[in-house]
Amino acid sequence: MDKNANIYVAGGQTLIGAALLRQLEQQGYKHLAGLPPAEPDLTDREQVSDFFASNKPDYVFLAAGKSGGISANQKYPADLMLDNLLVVCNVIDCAYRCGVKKLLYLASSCSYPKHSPQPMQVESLMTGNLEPTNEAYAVAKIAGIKLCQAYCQQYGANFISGIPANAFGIGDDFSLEESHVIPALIRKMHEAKIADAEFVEIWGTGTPRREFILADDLADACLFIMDKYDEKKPINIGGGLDLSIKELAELIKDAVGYRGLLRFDTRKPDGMPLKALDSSKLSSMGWQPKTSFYAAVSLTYDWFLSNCQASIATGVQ
Ligand code: GFB
Repeated sequence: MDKNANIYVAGGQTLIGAALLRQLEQQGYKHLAGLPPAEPDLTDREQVSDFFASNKPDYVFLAAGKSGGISANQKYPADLMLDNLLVVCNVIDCAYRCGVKKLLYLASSCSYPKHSPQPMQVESLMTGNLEPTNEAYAVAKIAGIKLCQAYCQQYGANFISGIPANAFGIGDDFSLEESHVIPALIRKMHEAKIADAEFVEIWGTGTPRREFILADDLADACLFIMDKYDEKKPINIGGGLDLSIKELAELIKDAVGYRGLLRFDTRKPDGMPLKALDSSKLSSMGWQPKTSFYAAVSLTYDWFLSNCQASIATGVQ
């Protein structure tokens, strides 16, 4: 991407979208369209169409759409599916109609079948049943991948997809019920440390394995991919390390400095048993995450300490 290119990050207020904007600014891209709060409502076709017609972006990073952890996916499947479907339909079609040179859509590792061979390769997409706890959201994310491929096939558009590992980091959602596991455990361990609580409750058995990526590393990978990858086949974007939820909880406990016990609530769902990505394509192209996992968790905890404690204390989440 030319440093003077006009770039639009759809979903600039999401965890990943905000990291993309930080990364673009750091790397010297000056023309960023639709910076929050000036973004259109991406579920509204007319607003999206008007936005593209007046801003005419050259490049689009599509990181928009509602998301949440395992509990949010179980409680709000309709909201998550509808929002994500509307967003991909509106943004991808308007991008094509306005002559966008290239678009990178961010899917999710839950797009893979529940029992995919590990680490998961893109060849496994659409080969089996999805994990029931996030099926509705996953179908919408797969629709985004397929829509990009359809625009490539029918119109010759350069619309590509990336499949990231579970992202976390600065600006994450630290609510107790709707968040993903890393921000949830950071908050729970911190609150338990302050209250000198005897134990922290961890959902599920602790045996599922997940691969994580810091949102800022993911954003760095997205810029790299936008420059260097043009295939219709999606590309995996992993953080390089997968660990069990029990191992993760121990690591967060250490980073936060909590000394109590971990108690596993096996009435809560585990979700996918294993979710690690085969990112050999991306690493063979020369990209590696820059931040060690422990440093990434510590950085997220620091951000939580500086930004979230006051709002949590006053009940505003
Ligand atoms: O991060 P998480 O909600 O996402 O949960 P998924 C990961 C694992 O951590 C699950 C366990 O096995 C949870 O049961 N876990 C333990 C916890 N304690 C907690 C806790 O306090 N909060 C949370 N949230 N989890 C989501 C999908 O799945 O991942 C989405 O539902 C999306 O569709 C996203 O794909 C990336 O990896 O299970």
